[in-house]
Amino acid sequence: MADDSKQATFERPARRNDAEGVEVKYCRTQDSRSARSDDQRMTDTAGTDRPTPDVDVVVVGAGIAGLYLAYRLSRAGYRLRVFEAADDIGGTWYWNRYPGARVDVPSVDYMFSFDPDWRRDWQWTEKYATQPEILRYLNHVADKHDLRRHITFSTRVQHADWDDDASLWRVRTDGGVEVTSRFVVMATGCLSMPKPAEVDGLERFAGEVYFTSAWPHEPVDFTGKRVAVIGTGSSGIQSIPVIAQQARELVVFQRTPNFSFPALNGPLSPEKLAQLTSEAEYRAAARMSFGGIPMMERSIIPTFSVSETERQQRYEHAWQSGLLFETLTVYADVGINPAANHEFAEFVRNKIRSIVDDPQTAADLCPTDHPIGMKRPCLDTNYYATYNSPHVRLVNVRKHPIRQVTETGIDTADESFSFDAIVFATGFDAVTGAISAVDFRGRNGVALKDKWANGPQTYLGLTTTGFPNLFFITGPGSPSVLSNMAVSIEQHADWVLDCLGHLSTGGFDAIEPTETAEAGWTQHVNDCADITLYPSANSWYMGANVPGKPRVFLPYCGGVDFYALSCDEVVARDYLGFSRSGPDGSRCNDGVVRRLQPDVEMVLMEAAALNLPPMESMPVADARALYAQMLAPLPPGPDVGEIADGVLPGAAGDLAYRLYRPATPGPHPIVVYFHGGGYVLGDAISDDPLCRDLCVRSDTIIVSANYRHAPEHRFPAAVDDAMAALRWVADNAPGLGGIPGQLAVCGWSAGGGIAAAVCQLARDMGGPVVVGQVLLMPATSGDTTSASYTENADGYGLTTPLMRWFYDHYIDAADRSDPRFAPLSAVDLSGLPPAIVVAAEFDPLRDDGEAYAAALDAAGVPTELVRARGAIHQSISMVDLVVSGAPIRAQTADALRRFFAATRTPELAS
Ligand code: N01
Repeated sequence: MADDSKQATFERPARRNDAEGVEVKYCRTQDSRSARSDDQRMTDTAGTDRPTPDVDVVVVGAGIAGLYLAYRLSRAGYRLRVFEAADDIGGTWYWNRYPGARVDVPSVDYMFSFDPDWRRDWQWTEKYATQPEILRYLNHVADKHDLRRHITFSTRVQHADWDDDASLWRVRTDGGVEVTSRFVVMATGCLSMPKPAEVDGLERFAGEVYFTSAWPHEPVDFTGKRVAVIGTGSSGIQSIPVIAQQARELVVFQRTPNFSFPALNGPLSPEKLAQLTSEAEYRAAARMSFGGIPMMERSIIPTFSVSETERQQRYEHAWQSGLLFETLTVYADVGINPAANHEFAEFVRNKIRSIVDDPQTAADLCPTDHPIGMKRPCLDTNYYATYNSPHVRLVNVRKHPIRQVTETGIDTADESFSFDAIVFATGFDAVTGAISAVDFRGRNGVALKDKWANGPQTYLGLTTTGFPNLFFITGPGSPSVLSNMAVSIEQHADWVLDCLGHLSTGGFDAIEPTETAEAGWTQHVNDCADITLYPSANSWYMGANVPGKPRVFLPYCGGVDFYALSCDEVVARDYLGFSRSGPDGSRCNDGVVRRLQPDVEMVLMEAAALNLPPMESMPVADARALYAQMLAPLPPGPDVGEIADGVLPGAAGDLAYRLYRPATPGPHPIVVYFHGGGYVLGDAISDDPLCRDLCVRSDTIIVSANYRHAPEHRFPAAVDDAMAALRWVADNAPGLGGIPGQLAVCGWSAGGGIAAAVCQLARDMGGPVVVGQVLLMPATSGDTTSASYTENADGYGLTTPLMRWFYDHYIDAADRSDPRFAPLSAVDLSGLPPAIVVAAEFDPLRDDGEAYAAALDAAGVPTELVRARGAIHQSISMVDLVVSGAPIRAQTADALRRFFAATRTPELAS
């Protein structure tokens, strides 16, 4: 059994301010204006020539979000109007009345937190409440708090035009009514715009047609009927076993099989209720959890760091848990590492095979075209076992495509089926569908649909540039559908309420995100998705289920906790990235709230939580021991063909080296590699994962050579040894399995500076011939006063004080302009081998790398500079931990292949 204690949450330290250095621009401020009291709401336009709108806030939708907004806004004294297309409250739970519909987040987590009386006047009967029970709960809340009086039912909002002069929205409904409002809040839900039935001939069908997303209010009885269900997402998987209990025949048309876990529904467990003893704490923990459910945190254990036996036990535990989030967080890398994902997916496929009797049906039910968890997985009750009933049949429409609906049933390519009823469980135009259904016209008449034609752009998922005073509840770019919606809805609505209060107090009547902030957030949302396997699945998360919809990952996958921290930070930093305006002026603190790559952010937070003393405060021996200790638990990197340790003659005695040989047939080009560690720390094997990665990606032999370290051996010992190693490898290339003349150098950090220096020495000493240099975050100048040293002095792994400590141990101040230490100081850089230089954005050494790349380029050396956005010094070396470093390593390997190819084939060299 896996040790769950290892997954305990870590205390999160305060975040660094990673928007340091971003332009902070204040327009005309309101300092002289006396602050309004909070109860003087937006309607207060006295003394201005702006018209008073009909209401302060229009809310669209009366589901969970609309009800909560109605509660909060009305209590806060705003004049509001909620428009709801249905004739009653409930949103999702109003429409989706299909048989078997129930929540798959525990009921006690899927409820409002604002009414602590719930236990007195409301009791859930089951762990996962049914649709009727949830709808009863929502009605209970609406009645108890008298919310219906704010809602206009059977009314759909169709248009909304921003009137810039009046600073208000003109909202028009399908009934032709126009209402002016200062703010519009879209509480329309993420899964509320059903997809049309995309099959030909439906109008011909003489039988009954149902959509799970718009189920009739009156009972539907399938007893004795032949029924078709099209679609096997959550709605299909929940309804199929229930429909099967009634129907005479049931045929399920499946396009894509889905991963589903047993819900193990039942009465509320005493353990769950016990967790709620201290309810305020419980709800607060939910808001600061990964998925919006307390106690279910992201795992920090990588799959292959534990034994096969332990892994299988952990998977079994997840399968038996009856909790969706438990299955999504089995190991830290299931959503990131294809091999880890495959193993867990195979465990689930084996479960399916063990439940379903017919091997062909079992094979068809096993998802193989997407990584587990990357399409929305399901919780079910007897879903797979249903296919063991003789009257239930599965049709794999990938093999037997649906041709058309006929008068009597459905024709596939090779069979005609007769049905009395067809049920469409075919899903939604998710996340953006309901927003785009309203014709929003923002500043200058721009249509929101046009702005989002290539995918939604939002700031925090809450707002979008060009559309002032428009808020989205659980909009694109927020955790929304990847979280417990009840928690995300409250967090969003609370943020909006705070924002309205802030505007009122400050005398502003409009708020809008800046382009910089929106672009930064959109980038961050994409960065989060790009380090996962989500983009590889054709899911509705990616918009892939709707023909023509842009393929963009719609929700924010960084977690409810990290997301909420971003929202809070924006507020704490004077609404960073928002421009606010009013009759008397405007204010704007421009900037980007998240600039680090998300995995880097996590690594830094975990490192900070360890609260280690700074290395520069330690004796050298202790610093070395700590460095080794920090490297030990890192993922090992990929397997290579062979690893061989040896000894080579250095400038003043033997030096250890490690050789990494690719699995492909040799001979291979050779790269001599110099490790990082500031001339003081590390050794030939301390960058083992990086060397393995480079070996595999570039298909070259890597010889990682040791060099003497300071303070025992000061400048120029390191570079002398490096030069000796280069010569020895060049002389012994054939014996090492190398191709003579195919020799390059590579180094990271101090090793990058050493690699640059040996290229200069080899040029000046007439050999050996080096065909390329790979300089990864290199130390090239010895100058610790550049902007990158100031901006990134602390908080990004490598610190400025530590670099100074390294240099002081290694070299006297008088020697620091020697090119063997500071290659940037060389008078002449011409004639050096082509280079790739990687400079990380958040690294004291960034300017060293950039300056050296510029100098090489100016000297006519073919040079590629890679500016690693959102990266830190260690982004490249933490293989399989900082996944965002992988593209940089791939670029590096490509450059190496080019260097070698250019020297093999003269035409490429030109
Ligand atoms: O919709 P879906 P859903 N021909 O998009 C198939 C939430 N929810 O209503 O995958 C044939 O998941 C389609 O196939 P493919 C939950 O977040 C929650 O079931 O596109 N098949 C897919 O199999 C969920 O994820 C709860 O290849 C067609 C299915 O129809 C989300 O709502 C309950 C087709 C659609 O699955 C949506 O779930 C219900 C075609 N033309 C829903 N078009 C709970 O809380 C589509 N399909 C438990």
